[in-house]
Amino acid sequence: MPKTLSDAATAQFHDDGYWSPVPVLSPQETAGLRAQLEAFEASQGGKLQPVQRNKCHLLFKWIDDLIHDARVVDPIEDLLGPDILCWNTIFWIKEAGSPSFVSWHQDITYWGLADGDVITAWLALSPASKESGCMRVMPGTHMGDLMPHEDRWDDANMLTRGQEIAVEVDEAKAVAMALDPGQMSLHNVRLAHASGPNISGDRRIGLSMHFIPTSARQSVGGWDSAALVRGSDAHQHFHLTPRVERDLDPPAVAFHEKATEALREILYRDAEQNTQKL
Ligand SMILES: O=C(O)CCC(=O)C(=O)O
Repeated sequence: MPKTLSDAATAQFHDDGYWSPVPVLSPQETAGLRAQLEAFEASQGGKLQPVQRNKCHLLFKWIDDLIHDARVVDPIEDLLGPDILCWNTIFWIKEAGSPSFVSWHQDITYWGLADGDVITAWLALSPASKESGCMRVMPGTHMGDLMPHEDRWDDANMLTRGQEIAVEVDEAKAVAMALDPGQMSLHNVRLAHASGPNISGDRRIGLSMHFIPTSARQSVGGWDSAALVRGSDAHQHFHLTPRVERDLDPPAVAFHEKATEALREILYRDAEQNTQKL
């Protein structure tokens, strides 16, 4: 019996590789979380450091709370089953009027995750519109073989190595997943997706949360971590991240350092490391 998603939503997710929008937070809650993020940014001079963009559920209690929140996890359970890990959380912030973009890519090519579907939930903390550079997806590309990718290092590209699908992508078939603040989209990480620059007058602030069944494993490198957000973990393929008691909790910050170092090894395998991005 599904908890949240309708049969039509589940069918579309399986057939096309995405479903959007899913309402999660009220406008007041969303504004409160945005304010917490921006207060932290202001406390350190205005921006997140690259290393703070990833595994940020280990740095901020409110993100650890979000990845355990039933409004986020129930639709994931409808798609992945009862035993769920959150592997990573990533901030995607495009400043107002910024050229930041994300090239067409399929994440699974770089994440080393095997033996289970991976679902990205992307939560908007500000308007994600066509103007502000919302995500665009290419329906159905999660099926079949992965497409070849090339590293095309580019400062404005938010991806770690500027990875891009190296065959022509038919933009006419892309679907824009515009979101209001407090809504999230769901996509299979085999799905090709991209986003353009932010030509709006507001920041585009997104938080992606990446969920896997506990049966999944890391096929690159020896050590990786994930948070158990629902059910139990009979497989123990990942080191479980601690629950976070408060923002910048010293044990969780120490864990974050180890976890992001492991992530760097995975994401940059066979490539030069770029500390501007992670
Ligand atoms: O935020 C974006 O525009 C892209 C996000 C993305 O690539 C992802 O969540 O996998």
